[in-house]
Amino acid sequence: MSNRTFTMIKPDATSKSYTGAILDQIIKAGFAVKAMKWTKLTQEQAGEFYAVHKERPFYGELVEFMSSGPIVAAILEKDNAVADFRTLIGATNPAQAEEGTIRKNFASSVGENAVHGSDSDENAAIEGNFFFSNLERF
Ligand code: 3AN
Repeated sequence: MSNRTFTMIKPDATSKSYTGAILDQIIKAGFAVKAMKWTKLTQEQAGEFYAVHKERPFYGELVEFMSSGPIVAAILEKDNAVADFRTLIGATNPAQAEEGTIRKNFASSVGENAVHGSDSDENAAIEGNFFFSNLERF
């Protein structure tokens, strides 16, 4: 069990000015920010980040959406970070997300679901390394 996970606040949430409220919920849930940046992915970068989903029918739509506007990328630290963060964000489809979860509070659809959270320790490390050098982590 690692104590770090990786998140992105997605373009739907940044465009609706939910960034501050989402970060507030994350920090109040006990996650410490170890790295953070406001950036925008090119289509090529979004395609590379989501390469594991290449064969899924929604891949093209996902790449298009994730490169459509700014995002906030962050590495977060807490005991049991990956699992606890997945609980905090709720189900992929906000209609099925528990009350009080970030996706229930801020997401509009399964495709535009406000936040990303790593699904394993291994992917948390890969995804954090995609965005951050060692000089950008504190
Ligand atoms: P999660 O983000 O909850 O780990 P995954 O890994 O199944 O969910 O999917 C990765 C991303 O792909 C989701 N966050 C969502 O943006 C998008 N996605 C998943 N399922 C669909 C779908 N049925 N239609 C459109 N986009 C989807």
